[in-house]
Amino acid sequence: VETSFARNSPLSVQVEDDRTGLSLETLKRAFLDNLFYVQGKSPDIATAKDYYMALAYTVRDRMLHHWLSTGQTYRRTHARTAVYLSAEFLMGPYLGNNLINLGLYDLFEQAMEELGLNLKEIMDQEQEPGLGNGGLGRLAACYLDSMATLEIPSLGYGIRYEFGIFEQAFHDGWQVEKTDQWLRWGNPWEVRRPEWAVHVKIGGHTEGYTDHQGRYQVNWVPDKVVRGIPYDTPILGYQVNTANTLRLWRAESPESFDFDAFNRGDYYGAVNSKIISENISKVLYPNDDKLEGKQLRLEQEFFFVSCSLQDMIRLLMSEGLPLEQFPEKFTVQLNDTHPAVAIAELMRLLVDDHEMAWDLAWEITQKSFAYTNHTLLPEALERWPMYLFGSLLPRHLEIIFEINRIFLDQVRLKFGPDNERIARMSLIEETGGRYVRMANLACVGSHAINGVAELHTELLKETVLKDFYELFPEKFVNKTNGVTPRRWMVLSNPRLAKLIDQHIGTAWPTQLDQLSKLEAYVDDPAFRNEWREIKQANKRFLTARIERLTGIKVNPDSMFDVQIKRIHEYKRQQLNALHIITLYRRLKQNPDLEITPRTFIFAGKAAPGYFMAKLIIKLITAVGDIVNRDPVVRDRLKVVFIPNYNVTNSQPIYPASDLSEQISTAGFEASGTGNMKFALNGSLTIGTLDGANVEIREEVGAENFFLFGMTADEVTALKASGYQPWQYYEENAELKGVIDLISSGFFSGGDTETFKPLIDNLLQQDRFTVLADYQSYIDCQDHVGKVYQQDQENWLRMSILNAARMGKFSSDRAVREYCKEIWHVDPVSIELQEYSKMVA
Ligand code: F55
Repeated sequence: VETSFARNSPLSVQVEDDRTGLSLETLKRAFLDNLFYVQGKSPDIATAKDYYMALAYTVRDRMLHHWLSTGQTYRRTHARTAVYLSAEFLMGPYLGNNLINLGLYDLFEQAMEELGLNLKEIMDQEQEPGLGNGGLGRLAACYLDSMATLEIPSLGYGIRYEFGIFEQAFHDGWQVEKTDQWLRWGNPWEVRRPEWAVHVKIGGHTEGYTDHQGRYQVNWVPDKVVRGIPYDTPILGYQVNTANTLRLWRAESPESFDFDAFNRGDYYGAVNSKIISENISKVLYPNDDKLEGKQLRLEQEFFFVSCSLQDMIRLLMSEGLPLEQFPEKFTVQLNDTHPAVAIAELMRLLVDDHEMAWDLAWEITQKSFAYTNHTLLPEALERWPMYLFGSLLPRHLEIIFEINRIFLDQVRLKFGPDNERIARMSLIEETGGRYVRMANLACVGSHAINGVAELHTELLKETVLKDFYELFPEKFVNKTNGVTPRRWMVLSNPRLAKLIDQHIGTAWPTQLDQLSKLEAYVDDPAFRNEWREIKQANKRFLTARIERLTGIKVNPDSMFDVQIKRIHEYKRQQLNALHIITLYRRLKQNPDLEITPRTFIFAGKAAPGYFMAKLIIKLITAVGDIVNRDPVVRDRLKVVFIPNYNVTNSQPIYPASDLSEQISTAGFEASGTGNMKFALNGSLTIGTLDGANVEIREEVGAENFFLFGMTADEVTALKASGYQPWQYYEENAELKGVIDLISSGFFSGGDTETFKPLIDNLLQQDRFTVLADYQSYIDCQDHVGKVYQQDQENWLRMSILNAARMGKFSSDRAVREYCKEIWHVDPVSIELQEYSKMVA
């Protein structure tokens, strides 16, 4: 470990403030300097990317005081720190967000304009770090934003994937995947910190020995070692001086050259082993549900967890604190079970490397961790084949056995010899193949367990984690998700944000409950007009974007009916498609039918190995190909699939939508967070009683929410009674017509094979009860269409009320709850240190 290179005589320099000054002239000069000295370009040959990089460095320079002052303050005060351990952080583009949080957006916009440049065009150059799949990774990003804004000392730890989530393109309406090369142009927001590199052991075996005090100890002899290098990114709070750190680990080989191998003449082998080490942080797994039991994935999880825990111990010791103080210095949130091996790794570090007694180590471990669950789908619960786990992490398997032995004694003590319960709760699954159960490990090793919406937490207690709830009822708490209003309103809907500022002041982005003051204007004609105008303008903007991206011309006066999220059978994009086909058939049967013109907007990626999800995408694009061209439709229906859904592409969609599709089978969507972004931006929800929809409806009022479908209990009951989807098909003529139209090959050039797997699945299994909810959905959509068309004034009123009542769903509220009820971490406000004092 490198120590700091302390000087014994104070350094004093006289500097001008050009590097960080905030006058327009200084900003322009700094920008041109960065173009010249960092990019090595003069304006006559600078590309758009050069301008982006120069601007990014100019903004970054204005963040460093915040960042260094924050670090200094945390060290000096031994600040208790919330650590967010997550395999995914879906941060989205930084430039715009950093400008907003610094409060410098308008100033920079003007500076660029005075240089003949356009800030938005420069912002468009950024390649976002797509280091996540969907909601789970984006939630981590919203929480980092809120923690910084609330001045909560925090650290995010994850993996610096060289290739993030794949880029989605289309061939003939089918999804094709391309690699995401986000680092191709360099990343101006990160700082590599090789001086804090750590080593991570993998594989090998363990050896017992007796130490000098006669105690039994275990030594882990690995068969490979990789080096983890931290890359740090500052995370600014909004209008505060706090800049926390996101620390992502890159895997490298311990030495750039394996000299042993080189000396033996195995040059190829030496270079190859370097490549193998680097594979660990090479690529994000693109699945957002099913666990592929892949060795590399387990290596990734262990790698970043071990790096992070070693780093925390280094930080603790660098503050002169003893190891016993770990749970006072840090509270560690596990973002799902992906980092749950941290429980075994902290035990190993304490017991083996630091020779701590088991019981004390276990007390420290349980005090340190808390676990967030994000799914009820049984196939998504992480379990690792025991042989694989043991071959990679032999010592951790032994530790898990020992945790399990003690734990199962505790279960027996409370419940007696209930062998079935013990088999269900064991950290090791032994029914047909042996597995390590990560959710069980997470529950046993944590002091708090939370779901992400009220319904989800209740269902956790009643189903997948029932046994753990019965043993540890005090551990279970709910933490309903939230989203950051800075990115999802101030940055992405600036016109609406300005209108709100003008009416209720500017405190709402950090006190979102204040949006309720908008209710006073719900009948104010001028305000209503502006609200409507802004929605229209946002729709026109998206219309142009859609034409640019897809070539499809849509009508900005039509209803924008939007479903954007990962493609999943349980999220039921199929149900949406059935509705589109229903409307299309009605028009074919009666071309003069009065219907509400609609633009159906989809976006979302399917996991590359998820056949049915890819087929659903193909169905949507195939329906679009027919509907968009059919003259009978007369442009009353349009279907667009916006490619490559990511944070960047989503930002202009929420502000432009009228109707938000939140139509998952009740009981399957843990929370949803897109649902919150839509309502915040004034779109109305059509949804089931699932996840956070339940709470959104409670807040906005049942009369301002389009509810349909079975409840979670009804879904369970229907399945228990023997659900027969084909009966719904037989008994519903319109549904039958829709299904038959797909089966006939109408949307597949006469080919009856293409969609057969999808149709067969719906008629025979229909695990997500699409057909059972069809009629309820159609009825509800008919009602939605009528209100939009015939009662525009009421629609507008509902739109305003939705936004006005979204205060609860700020990630600030969620983070405050975590702080108060799980983390027990308090804010530490940051005073900016003077540069001259900091370098002295
Ligand atoms: C990613 C990788 C694996 Cl191996 C498993 C799951 C995921 C993942 O991305 N899950 C995910 O996004 N879950 C979602 O989390 C959101 C935040 O809590 C919820 O709102 C949403 O309901 C849930 O599906």
